[in-house]
Amino acid sequence: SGNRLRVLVDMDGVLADFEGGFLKKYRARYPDEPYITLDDRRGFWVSTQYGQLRSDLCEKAISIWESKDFFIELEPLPGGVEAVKEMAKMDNTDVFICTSPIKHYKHCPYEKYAWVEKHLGHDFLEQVILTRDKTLITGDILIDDKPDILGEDSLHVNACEHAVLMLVNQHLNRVISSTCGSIISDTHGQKLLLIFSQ
Ligand code: BVP
Repeated sequence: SGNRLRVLVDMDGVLADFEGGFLKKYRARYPDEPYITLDDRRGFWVSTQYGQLRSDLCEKAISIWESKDFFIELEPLPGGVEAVKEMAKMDNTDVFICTSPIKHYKHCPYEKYAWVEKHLGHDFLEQVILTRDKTLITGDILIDDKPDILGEDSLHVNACEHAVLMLVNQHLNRVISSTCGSIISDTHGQKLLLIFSQ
């Protein structure tokens, strides 16, 4: 509230290695099907690129993250969990995990909570926000790997490759530090780019 800084942190692709976990399980389940190496991955949607490779591979890709234990078994990405813990210790700062569950709800929402408990601790469950529309959530900073975050309140656009992005409100002059990387702020406006130095 008031003058506190509210940081929203995405999970998949930022804290949890969705791409790595996907490829490992896809290859194990479909050893004879073609696959896309992490270097050749383009665009946000894994399913879209697999569908372009061969149309039936779209649903095979989806079957991977709809399976039990996919989300809970994702490995933490280097530095992410540490960065969240570090930010959460900063003065006047509240950190929330803001993540979009898949609509196949049998495992994903449960496993997202379980992942946070496992890697950030039971108390951090208080900080979890599950939403299909992140533009409805009020925050000062959103750290997310998705280049176009659209929704009812439109909002967040753009990102840079290899970077985690970004911001939206007006708190740009605040000093933010963390062990995970450096921050470049666009003082004219609205963008704040946080580059992880891993
Ligand atoms: O629940 C995850 C997987 C799903 O979208 C959600 C990620 O949303 P964010 O909270 O990160 O915005 N998902 C993800 C991918 C590829 C991600 Br890389 C995909 O191809 N299809 C999909 O449904």
